[in-house]
Amino acid sequence: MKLIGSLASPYVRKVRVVLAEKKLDYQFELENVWASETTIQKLNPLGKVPSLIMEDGTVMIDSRVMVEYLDTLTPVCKLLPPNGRERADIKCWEALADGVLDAGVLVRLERTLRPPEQQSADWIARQLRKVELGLASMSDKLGDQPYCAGIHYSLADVAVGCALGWFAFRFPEIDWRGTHPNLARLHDKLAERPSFKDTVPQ
Ligand code: GSF
Repeated sequence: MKLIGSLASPYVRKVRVVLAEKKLDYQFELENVWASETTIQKLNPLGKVPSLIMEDGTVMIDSRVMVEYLDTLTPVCKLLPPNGRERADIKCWEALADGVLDAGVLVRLERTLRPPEQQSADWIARQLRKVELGLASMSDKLGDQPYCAGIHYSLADVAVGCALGWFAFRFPEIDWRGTHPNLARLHDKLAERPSFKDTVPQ
């Protein structure tokens, strides 16, 4: 498999963390989707990374689809329960973590791609509210459990760890560590894992 991505993207990081946890071999190719010469659309009509080229040459898109599939490839470090409510709960954690990221990414794009006079303060505030409420919801759901889904490490932790790591990288002014010490505790524990250590955003 060949993963196309960037070193900054939290969605790409989620897939890289899962590949590492599952001990799956892959090639990693860097692609700057914002460069005028990008050819990412040939692989993914949505023009996004991550994009995963499978062994038969077909392309899988969207990190959530990828990690769900990758978890089925080997029993090493199962990240999702096979079915039922527990599986849905973990997918819900992932949707929340990715949703908070989506809102953060929209703020960053608004601030970096548009000249200041064209930026919408209302739009930015709307997205930042999602970030604030999303982080609060993660913190409430985590409580004093060791991991998002209880006592076992799962895809929920991968998704939340990648989201928190990205906010630390791109939005150092958001003090989620101070507001939600339990998220900081989880983040710091995850940061010790080789899969996270080797994929710190840059
Ligand atoms: C999001 C991927 C994404 O937005 C997923 O794979 O989980 N739901 C998708 N990727 C961004 C890079 S980033 O912000 O991490 C991307 O490729 N954006 C290019 C564009 O044209 O939107």
